[in-house]
Amino acid sequence: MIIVYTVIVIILFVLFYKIKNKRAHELLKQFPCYPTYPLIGNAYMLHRLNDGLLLSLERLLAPYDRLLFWLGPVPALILKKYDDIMTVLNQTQDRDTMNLLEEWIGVGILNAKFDDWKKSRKMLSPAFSSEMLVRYADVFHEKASILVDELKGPADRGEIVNAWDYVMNTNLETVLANTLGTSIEKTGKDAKNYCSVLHKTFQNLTTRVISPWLHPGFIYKIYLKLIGQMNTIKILNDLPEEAIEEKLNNVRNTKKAQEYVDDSPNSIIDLLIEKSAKETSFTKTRIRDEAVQLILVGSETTALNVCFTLLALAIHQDIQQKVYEEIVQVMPEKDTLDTDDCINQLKYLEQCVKETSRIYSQSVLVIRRTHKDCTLKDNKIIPKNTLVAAAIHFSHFDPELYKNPSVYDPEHFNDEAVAKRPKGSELVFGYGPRICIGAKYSIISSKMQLAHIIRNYHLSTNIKEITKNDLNADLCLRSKIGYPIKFTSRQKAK
Ligand code: HEM
Ligand SMILES: *[C@@H]1O[C@H](CO)[C@@H](O)[C@H](O)[C@H]1NC(C)=O
Ligand SMILES: CC(=O)N[C@H]1CO[C@H](CO)[C@@H](O)[C@@H]1O
Repeated sequence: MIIVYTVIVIILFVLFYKIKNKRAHELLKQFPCYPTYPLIGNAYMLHRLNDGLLLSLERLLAPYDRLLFWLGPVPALILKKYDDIMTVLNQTQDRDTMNLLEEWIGVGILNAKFDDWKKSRKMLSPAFSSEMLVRYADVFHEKASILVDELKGPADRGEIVNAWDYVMNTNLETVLANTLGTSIEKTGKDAKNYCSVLHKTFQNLTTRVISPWLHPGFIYKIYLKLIGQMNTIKILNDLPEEAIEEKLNNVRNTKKAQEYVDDSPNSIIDLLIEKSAKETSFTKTRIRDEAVQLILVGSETTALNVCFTLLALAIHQDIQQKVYEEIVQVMPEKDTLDTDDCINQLKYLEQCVKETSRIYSQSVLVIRRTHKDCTLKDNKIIPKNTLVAAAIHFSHFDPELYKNPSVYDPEHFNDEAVAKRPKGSELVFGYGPRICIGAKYSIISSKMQLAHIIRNYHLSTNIKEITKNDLNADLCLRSKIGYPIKFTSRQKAK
C-alpha cells in the first residue's frame, strides 16, 4: 500500500511541477539543449569529462551562443554572446535565490536576496569611494614593498619559483588590512593555512553549484560533515569575528555604540560598524559575513591577476620591456611610487592588467536568476525564475570585439580599441547593477604590486606559452602548472 501511495504522490508531484512550469518550459524549448533525461537532466555532462570545467564547457558551448542545461529538474541557460549577457545582467539582480553559498559564507552582498542585497550594496559603496581607495593605496604600497623584499631571496639564488607562493600571501594581507584593519601576523594565525582555507572554499562552492543533488540544504550539511569541511568554515569565520569583536569592545569602552562615529575609518568594518548603529538589521553576524565575502572575492582574484600578468610578461619580453620603461619614467627612484601616479598613470601597465583579465578571466561564469521575463534582441524570451549563467570568459574571445582574440596583446585595451567596442562590453567585472564593487580597487592593487616588482626585477620563465590545457576553473580560472618565474634583480643586471 505504502509503495502505491508513494508512487501516486510522486506522479502528482511531477505533474504539478510540469503544469506549474509549463509556460517556462515551452519558452525554454527555443534554446538549444543536449539530450536530457527526465529528473536527472544533463548537467552530468559537465562532470563526466575529465578535462575539468573549463574545457568541457568550451567544447559543449563551441557550436552555440546560447545553451540550455538541466540541473536535474532545474533549467539553467548559458549565454556566451556579449550583447545577450549585457541584456540579462542589466535586467536581473538576483545572483542566486537558492543561496547555495550560505553554509560557507553566510548572507551578504554576494548572495543576499534582492532587498537585502540592496542594503549590502548601499552599506558597502562608501567603502569603495575614491577617497577610501586613496587610503587603501597606502596599504597596497606597503605590502607591495614587502613583496619586493621577500622576492630578494629567490632572486639572489637565481631560483625559479611559483609566484603564487609569494603573491597570494601579499593579497591576503592586503585585503585583511583593508577589510578588517588587521593582519595574519597580528592575530597569530598561520597565513598559509588561511590561504588554503580560501582555496578550499572556492573549490567546494563550485562542486555544489554544478551538483544538483547537493542543493538541498539538509543534504549539503550532512555532506559537509562527512567530508570534514565544517572546520574549514569555522576557520574562515573566526578571523573576521575576532577582529569585529575587538573593535566593538573598543567602541564600547570609548563611547555608546549609537554615538559611534569614526572620524577616519581605516578599514571596511570600521565603516560598517559605524553605519550599523543606524541600520539595526545589520547585525554583528551580518558584518562578519560581509567581511568574509570581501576577503574571499578580494584576495584570490587580484592575486591571480598579478600572477598571470607576471607570467605573461615573462613570456612576452617585448611587452615587459615596454612596461618597464613606463615604470622607470613614472617612478625614477626605485621605491617612490606615488599613489596618485599609480591610480592615474602607468597606462600601459593598466592595459596589461586588463588584457590578463580578458584572457585569464578571474571569473568564468556569472550566475543570476531572472526575477521577470527577459527579452533578448531577437525577441526570444527567457522566462521568469530561470538560472542564467553568463559565460563572460568565453565572451572575451569574441572576434567581433577583439582582433586576434587568442593572442595576449595589451593593445586590445588602448584608447582606440576601447572606443570601437560598445560601452561596457568588456565583461571582466560583470555588468549592470551588480557589477563588481571592487573593480577599481583591484586594478589599482594589481598595478601597485606589478609596478614595484617590475621596477626591481626582470622576469623570465622556462615555459613558452600557457595553453588551454594548462588552465583549470573553479569559480576562478587558475594555472595547473603554477606561475614559474625567475626574478633577476635589476641592479645586478646593470
Ligand atoms: C581581478 C579582480 C576581480 C575580478 C575579475 C572580479 C570580477 C567580478 C565579477 C565578474 C563579479 C560579478 C558581477 C556581476 O554579477 O555582474 C564580481 C562581483 C563582486 N566583486 Fe569582484 N572581481 C575582482 C576583484 C574584486 C575585489 C578586489 C573585490 C573586493 C575587495 C571584489 C568584490 C566584489 C563584490 C562584493 C561583488 C558582488 C557585487 C554585488 O553583488 O553587488 N571583487 N566581481
Ligand atoms: C541597461 O539599463 C540602462 C538603464 O535601465 C539602459 O539605459 C541601458 O541601455 C541598458 N543597457 C543594455 C545593454 O541593455
Ligand atoms: C566537494 C569538494 O570539492 N570537496 C573538496 C573540499 O575541499 C577539500 C580540501 O581541498 C577537498 O579535499 C574536497 O575534495
